[in-house]
Amino acid sequence: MQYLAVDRGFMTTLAPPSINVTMLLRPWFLPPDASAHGPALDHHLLLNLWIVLTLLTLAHLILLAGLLARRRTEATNLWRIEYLPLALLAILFATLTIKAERLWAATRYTGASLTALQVEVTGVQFAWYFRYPGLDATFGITRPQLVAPGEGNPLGIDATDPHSADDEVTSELVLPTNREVDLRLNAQDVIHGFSIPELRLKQNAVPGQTIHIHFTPTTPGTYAILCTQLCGLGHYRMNATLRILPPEQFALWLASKRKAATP
Ligand SMILES: [Cu+2]
Repeated sequence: MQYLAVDRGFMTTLAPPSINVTMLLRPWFLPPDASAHGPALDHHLLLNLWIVLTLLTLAHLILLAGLLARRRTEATNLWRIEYLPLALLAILFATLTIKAERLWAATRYTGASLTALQVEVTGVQFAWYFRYPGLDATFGITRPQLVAPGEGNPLGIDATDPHSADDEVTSELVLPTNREVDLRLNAQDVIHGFSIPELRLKQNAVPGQTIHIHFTPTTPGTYAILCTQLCGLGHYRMNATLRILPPEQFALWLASKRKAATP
């Protein structure tokens, strides 16, 4: 069965949605981790949920005890029954917040190592483009006035810049395992949301900004790249594929791309 969708006059054929049986049976479970920083985030998320569940239960038990006791006595020791629990709660939530912010910042503010693989990601209505800098490890200059998807230059790469000669533009993201990746996110038109649930990555791509995010893929496989911002009428079909390969296979893939690009 095929699904037809009408979008600004274009007829697009979509593959039927695949059903993930594991997610149906255990909808509260997170998808498997495929990045080095993922387990720490998952652990913190579950810790938050367990703490909130415990506090919710405790609050209801106290409420129930209060209703059953029905004692009309003057509250004499406000410090012990009100201020101290309040202070403890404030310390608990501040600690959780600081820990969460550190985990968030670790993939953004610390900067990637110098040996990280450089990949540029560009969001455009309604596709993702990926660019590898080639052997010179430097991206060629792009110019908005040169953007011409119909002519095979969706990013507007300036051919007169010597650095752009070996740049590789692809529509799928291919990464090696166990090597740090430094992604630089751009957007051409509106804000797009770059998201890969299995890598525990979610970051907006904002026009006029280059946002870096770095991580290390760990598990080979094929994963969906989604756009998590409602970016226009074709938002539903703005997705791409991430393939994580063992290093040798990644090197072969990159070499094949280079060979294909060499005139
Ligand atoms: Cu989008």
